[in-house]
Amino acid sequence: MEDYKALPVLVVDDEPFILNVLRHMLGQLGFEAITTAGSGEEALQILNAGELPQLILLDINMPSIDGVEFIRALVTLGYPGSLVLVSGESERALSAVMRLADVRGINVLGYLKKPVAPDALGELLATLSTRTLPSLSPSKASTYEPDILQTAIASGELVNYFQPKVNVQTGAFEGVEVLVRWLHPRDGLVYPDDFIPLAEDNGLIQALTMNVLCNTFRQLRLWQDSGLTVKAAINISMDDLNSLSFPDDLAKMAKDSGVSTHDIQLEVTERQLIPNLATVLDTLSRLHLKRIALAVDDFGTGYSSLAQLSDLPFDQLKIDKRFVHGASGNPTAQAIFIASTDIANQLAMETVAEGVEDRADWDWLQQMGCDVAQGYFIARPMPAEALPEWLEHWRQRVHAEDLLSSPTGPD
Ligand code: G
Ligand code: G
Ligand code: MN
Repeated sequence: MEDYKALPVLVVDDEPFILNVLRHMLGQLGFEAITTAGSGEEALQILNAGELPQLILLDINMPSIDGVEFIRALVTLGYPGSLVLVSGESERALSAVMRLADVRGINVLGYLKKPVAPDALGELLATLSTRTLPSLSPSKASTYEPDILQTAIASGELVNYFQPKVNVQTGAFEGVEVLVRWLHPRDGLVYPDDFIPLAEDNGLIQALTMNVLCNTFRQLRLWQDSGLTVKAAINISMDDLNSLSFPDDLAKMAKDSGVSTHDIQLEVTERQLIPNLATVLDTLSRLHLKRIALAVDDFGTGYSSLAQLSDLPFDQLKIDKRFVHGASGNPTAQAIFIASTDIANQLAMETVAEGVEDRADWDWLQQMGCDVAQGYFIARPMPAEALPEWLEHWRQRVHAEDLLSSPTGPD
């Protein structure tokens, strides 16, 4: 879809030369509605005049109103479009401002370091085509009512997708993460970000989790009967752990399906752990006693300390994709990744790197001695039927692409 090139763009930079360069590059990329502003004040005047662009390229270091102040103003204006940060500042300074915009609810496409390379700009802006643009196509999320979701859960409209995980050192297939999708009769495949929060806010998440679990067990049994033993990791929410009967319900479901609880793992996102420590300790301890494996998900995005982590009976640490994809060329991400694997090793937890998107990520993980990898480089989430064929293909690929010869290894 090239429609995004019709979006109005505003470029803000105090250097006239940069404004011209960026205008030219945008023109080359096919953008037509380009406005420029030589200062934050001028940009705010344009915005206040009611002409809200869909995309802003912003220099974060300007003399009067700097990028941080400008972002604050964008939040006040309820700016619905996307933002690209442009600067000669260090990568850390840029990522701090990027995070700031992100937590303030502004959609940040990414950042560009000066001098801006045309390819980098083109690549970043191409991601616009795959995003939901607020004013062009209103987010589907807001259109779902809780009772529609409730009916959808009850009538079996939720389907499980499965994303494989593999051992980084041996290439062996380790299991799958279960990622639920809503097969909506009108909208097609709807992703969890558009309905999990809705379920969590409306008391539907326990029913949803049970549904996902039930479908998972059924599928594991089918694979098992066809000679394929698969371990599955299911994402659970805090409310699931609030139910003290959850461990027993889960164990019973496994037994009824003829699946071992050893083949099940639960993932809890780090952000939800610490604010709910008491409940978490209760239910997680019981799950652990039932030998159900537990993983901390999205590690690095919450604020758990080493001491807190050591109190919780986790078997696995899943390091968030922010510290994996591109880490080989990003010293900050590397530092966090290494610190995370150190914690995991000290606590005898296995490490899983999420968001392994390309060969560079994969090669780097091999050198880092990470245990397990998951990500688009290995496979995208897929329907159950596709798994056996993927497995076959993966085994061939490991050899064909020489995936196990670590670049700095002895051989
Ligand atoms: O691919 P993806 O868009 O599938 O998943 C987006 C988010 O939704 C992830 O954070 C993932 O943990 C979450 N998610 C996916 N499936 C489930 C589920 O069955 N239950 C819960 N609670 N979260 C899920
Ligand atoms: O929050 P959790 O880690 O459970 O969610 C996994 C999410 O990451 C899902 O939305 C899944 O589709 C997505 N995902 C899986 N592999 C990759 C990848 O290589 N890159 C990116 N950007 N996302 C991925
Ligand atoms: Mn997960």
